[in-house]
Amino acid sequence: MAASPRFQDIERKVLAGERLSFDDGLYLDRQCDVLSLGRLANIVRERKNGNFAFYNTNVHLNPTNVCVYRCTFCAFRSDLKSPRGYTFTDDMIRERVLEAKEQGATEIHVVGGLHHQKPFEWYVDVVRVIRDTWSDLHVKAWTGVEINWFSYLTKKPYRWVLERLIEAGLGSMPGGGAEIFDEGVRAQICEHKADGQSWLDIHREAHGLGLRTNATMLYGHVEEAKHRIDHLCRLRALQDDTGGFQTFIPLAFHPENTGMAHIHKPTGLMDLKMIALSRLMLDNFDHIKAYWIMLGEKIAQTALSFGADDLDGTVVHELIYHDAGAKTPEGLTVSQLHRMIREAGREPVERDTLYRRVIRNGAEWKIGEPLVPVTTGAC
Ligand code: V47
Ligand code: SF4
Repeated sequence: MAASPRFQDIERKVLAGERLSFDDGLYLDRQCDVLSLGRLANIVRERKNGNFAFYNTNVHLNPTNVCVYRCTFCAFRSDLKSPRGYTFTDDMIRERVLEAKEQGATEIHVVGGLHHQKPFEWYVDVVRVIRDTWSDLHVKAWTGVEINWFSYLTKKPYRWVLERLIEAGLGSMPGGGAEIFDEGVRAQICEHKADGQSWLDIHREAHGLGLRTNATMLYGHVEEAKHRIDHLCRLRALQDDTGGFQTFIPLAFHPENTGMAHIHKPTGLMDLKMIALSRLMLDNFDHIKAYWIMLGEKIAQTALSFGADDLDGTVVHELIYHDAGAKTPEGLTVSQLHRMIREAGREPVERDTLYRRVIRNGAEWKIGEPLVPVTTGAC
């Protein structure tokens, strides 16, 4: 079937490295078939990252699941007095860090609930305990939602909060908490937590302090195409200003055990579409991550030809998706990741959190040069 004039115009823009508009995004999301979308996204992916597919060696730490908020999509949170609730002690954190060291991890990814009774100092101490246990481990911690909560607790500006965390050893921030920026959607899925503008303001502040951060979008619940494209355009505008985002991660809603359990999980086709759409709209992001824990290994592997260039990592101890029904393993070995990537026809490259090559010699590792063939800029 001949491509529509609309698609041909978008294709021309992509080939010429021109920016796609909000309306282009809406057209692609609503009307474009997944294979055409994937083919275009793959052009941009290879232009930016060649044949490389990145992964890292990381562990997760969710120091508490007790949370003051009640996001309807969340199966991870617990009430303060629930038998499900847990909170890590310093010794438990040290044990997790030593386990990370033994596994040769370069990164610890830390996010959790907003505990009713823990002061800001407790969250600072989580970072400090990690740093004091093993200072080589990169601490990627606390989402924009958590920074907003700390600012509420301390009555201090975001900048002050971020500076205290950087002093304690914070290396970068993960992209969680963004969900969907649209106010109407947010009112339905996470009514009380930081709004979309606050999330963006916090990331702007973090970039201003030299922190690199990630960004996410939670799709496949009550949002519509216009909300997804609006979300991507708002991220793209901030990235134009700061250049501080490293990676974008589209997150598929997992309904099990949540307040929206009646909604079907997004299909594999929707997952691939979101990867491709993100790659095409976020022309100023270097990387698009296919988070295998959430997508499953098969879709994640396929996503490497639909715009994604990163699979996240070995990810030991993941809870957020497993509480919400993810059937993926809790971790993959490096050789399993290599196999997935090679089978997809890509070249595996171990990166650290800041996308520098990790060079290993047995249990020892050192950090090499950044590995982005084309740096941030229009595609
Ligand atoms: O903000 C929570 C999402 C996020 C569910 O920056 C859910 O490298 C689907 O942000 N179904 C936290 N999604 C995880 C996150 C993340 C993951 C991997 C890598 C990075 C990174 C960041 O998980 C939350 C929320 O959007 N989430 N519950 C659920 N039931
Ligand atoms: Fe709390 Fe985060 Fe779950 Fe929302 S998504 S309820 S903020 S743990």
